[in-house]
Amino acid sequence: MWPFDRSGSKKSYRPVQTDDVEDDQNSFDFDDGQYTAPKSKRKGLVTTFAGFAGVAFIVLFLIVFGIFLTSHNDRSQTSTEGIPTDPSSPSTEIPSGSAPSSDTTHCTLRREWRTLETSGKHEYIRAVQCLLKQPSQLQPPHNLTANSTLYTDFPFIHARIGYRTHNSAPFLPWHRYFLHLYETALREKCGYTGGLVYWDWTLDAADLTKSPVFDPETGFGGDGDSDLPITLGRSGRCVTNGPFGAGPDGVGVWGQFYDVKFLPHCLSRGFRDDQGNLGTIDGSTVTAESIGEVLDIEGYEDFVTTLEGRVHDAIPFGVAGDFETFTAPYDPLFYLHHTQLDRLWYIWQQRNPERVMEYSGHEGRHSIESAKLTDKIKMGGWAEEIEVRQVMDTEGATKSDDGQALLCYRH
Ligand SMILES: *[C@@H]1O[C@H](CO)[C@@H](O)[C@H](O)[C@H]1NC(C)=O
Ligand SMILES: *[C@@H]1O[C@H](CO)[C@@H](O)[C@H](O)[C@H]1NC(C)=O
Ligand SMILES: [Cu+2]
Repeated sequence: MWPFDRSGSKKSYRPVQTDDVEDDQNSFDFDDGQYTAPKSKRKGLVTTFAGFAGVAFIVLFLIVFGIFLTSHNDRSQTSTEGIPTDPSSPSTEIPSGSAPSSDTTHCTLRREWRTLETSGKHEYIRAVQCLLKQPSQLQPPHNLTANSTLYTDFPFIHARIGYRTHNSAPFLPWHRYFLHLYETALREKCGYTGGLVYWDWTLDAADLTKSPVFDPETGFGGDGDSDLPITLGRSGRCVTNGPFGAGPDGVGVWGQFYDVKFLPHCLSRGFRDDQGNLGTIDGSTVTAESIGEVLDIEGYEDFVTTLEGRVHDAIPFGVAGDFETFTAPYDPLFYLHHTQLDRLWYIWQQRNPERVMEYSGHEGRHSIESAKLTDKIKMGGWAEEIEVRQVMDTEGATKSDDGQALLCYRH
């Protein structure tokens, strides 16, 4: 039911090779798992966003991508850019058995930021800016402020609903679904044709502040403006450069809440290391060595705990400003950060076929219940409620025989 055919030789974490991105970075040894994941009975729930895109990709990508790969086999680094997909195209039945279940090449490719062409970066930025103009989908009584947009719904939901998943088992599946909703919004509301992008911080661990993701032209802008006063949290100042800052080149992301507190503010950052020195970020927990150690952890509960506490927290607390609290998704970098975390979970899962359905720990932040694959992933009524099992496999939508698995993306 859940075939996994990937195999390979790499065991330690290897950062994306930016000049050779099609190298098989997803290849790892399969260890013998000690834990046998419960096989839950999979039953019916359909999601708001998923259907059309999935069906359209399968048909379009199988055709387009198949031809493309045949003739551009050596250039897959750029092969998914610019392949037109029309998320609004009419739904077509997936012919059963039309493709081998292992063929996931049509799944959306998520790429590292610096491997995108400049045009691809600008296209992603355009789509995010477009989300800022889409109407909010929050329903009463959650539509608290007049200036909400689809973009600001995400930090709102993260702070009101998502916070409960931190420090517990659903941290990874909840964010995986949240990212899927964001990716779907970019594609369906803003005509974006690619996948989410990730920031492989290991490439910048020597000095995170120099990362290309902070570039004002081909990135998300830099640190808060040191000429301005600290106005958000411990070190946050308004970002005044880049496409989302309050400067002349930016659209000026404007947050309404800081965590759950109503506090209208500009997009803010305040680079800060562990000692409280401003303008610098400590990268020691996001080196390739550190990530390699985390990927070697056995057992989902220990893995998620360490990934969140040691790896995930480094970036929010280092970038600070909006990023260091539960309204972090006001900062568009949030999505690059979490897409990388999600990718690490995927890499960890791929090391052992049993791990794809491995799930354990506490059911929620304030819960002593044991986590189960049938636990709900809640979005406060803003998006369809699904079950954890539906997002365990990132390519599940192509393999599932009952249509319940949701996702279809690659790295
Ligand atoms: C919230 O939604 C209700 C019902 O659609 C609407 O009447 C109200 O004006 C909305 N409030 C805000 C602040 O947008
Ligand atoms: C909404 O936006 C307007 C114009 O940008 C601003 O003056 C107002 O303070 C904002 N209101 C809230 C509740 O954020
Ligand atoms: Cu979070």
